[in-house]
Amino acid sequence: MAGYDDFVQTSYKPNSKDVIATFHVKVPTWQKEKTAWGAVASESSVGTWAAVKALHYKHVQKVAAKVFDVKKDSNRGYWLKIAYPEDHFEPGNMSQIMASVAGNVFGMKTVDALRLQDIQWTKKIVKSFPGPQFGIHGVRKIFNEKKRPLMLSVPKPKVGMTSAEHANIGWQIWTGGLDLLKDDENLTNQWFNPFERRVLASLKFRDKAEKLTGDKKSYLINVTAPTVKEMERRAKFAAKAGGEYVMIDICTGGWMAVNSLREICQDLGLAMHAHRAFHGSFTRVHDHGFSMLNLAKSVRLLGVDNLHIGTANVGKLVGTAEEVRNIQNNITMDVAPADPKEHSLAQNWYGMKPVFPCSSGGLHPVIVEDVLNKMGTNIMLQIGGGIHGHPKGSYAGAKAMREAVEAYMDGVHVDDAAKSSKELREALEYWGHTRPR
Ligand code: CAP
Ligand code: MG
Repeated sequence: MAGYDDFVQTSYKPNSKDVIATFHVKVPTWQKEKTAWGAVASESSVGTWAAVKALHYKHVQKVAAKVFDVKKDSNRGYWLKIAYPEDHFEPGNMSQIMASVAGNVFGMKTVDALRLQDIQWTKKIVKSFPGPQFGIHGVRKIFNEKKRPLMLSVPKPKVGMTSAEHANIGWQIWTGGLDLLKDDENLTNQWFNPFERRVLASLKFRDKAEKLTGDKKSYLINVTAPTVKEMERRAKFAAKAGGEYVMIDICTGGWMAVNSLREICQDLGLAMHAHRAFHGSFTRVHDHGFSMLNLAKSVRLLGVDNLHIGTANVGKLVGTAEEVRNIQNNITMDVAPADPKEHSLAQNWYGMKPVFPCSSGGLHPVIVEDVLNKMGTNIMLQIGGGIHGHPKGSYAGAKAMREAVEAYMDGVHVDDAAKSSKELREALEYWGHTRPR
């Protein structure tokens, strides 16, 4: 192999030791199509712009990627399938793997736009990662709740309240019927609400709420920190204070932080909630960047227990029902089927535990029904503004949400349920069936 064109080998038949990636590429008018396709495989594996002699070495070629399938879909737009021999990668090192498959290649002048849509992992790569420690079943066991969606709430405003105000909201939502309090993605250890004070104050109310209700309650404590050492210190603090869960901003923290926290959580017996803030900067534009599907599959490997995946277009954030369903399949099934419409490939997880999908963003109790119709009940539901914005406040908002979920589980339409639930009726009168933007 030397020039970019040599990385296109349409006669190649991939085997079970190839990691397969699907890319969409837009070729500039000045570039030959085949050269652009080959450039994607070259730059994301072993090659560079120059015909370096060592590219011809047999052992180098053994770890080179090849474009083996090309389908035109628009003027100068093509779907490529690229095979990467699994030996190209360091097993268990997501940062290394992504520096190849999702690395420099996105900035090349020789493509106008490039979208990495899916990566089909091989058995060896899957087995090199831990996967979730608890997964859906383990998390359900913590709450002794087999069927209904688990319910959580983030205090709003996101940032600015004191630790005492934050903890008090915890008290209201727990006693109102929710399972989990959650820190927001941008609340970590600010001076007005320091980490340790918040954790201690909130867990105190958690204990009281458990005593009052007789139900298990928990708290998703944001341990995202500037260094792994500090993240570990915070996770240890959370565990020692009696927490059973931590959360991390997986995108702003990065692969290594997620991987490291998974190890820390194993030692401490903590479950891990993954928040995806920042993903929209690289997943949202459909002809360029890295898909949410890839992110979700990668963090299943790394071992988060819950992951935000969207609301199937019911709430305030983008993400079509089809896209969200495909992501949900890929984080929950043992063998996820291919989805040609989403340009995703089948994925065997070889027994790796499923991740609990979390639906969140612009929800309120009245439209919970729409989400459950689309995503099923084996999910977590997060409602922030739709609880704390209830006309009667957070406690009433939590009660309304609990009533909405119980009604759904009993097969009762939300409008009918509102007749016998004061808080749900107030939510219905206030918001109707509006879908926030
Ligand atoms: C939701 C939320 C979540 C988003 C994240 C927010 O608040 O707390 O971070 O849902 O997006 O800050 O917007 P509301 P996604 O319930 O008040 O909307 O779940 O899509 O990753
Ligand atoms: Mg948030």
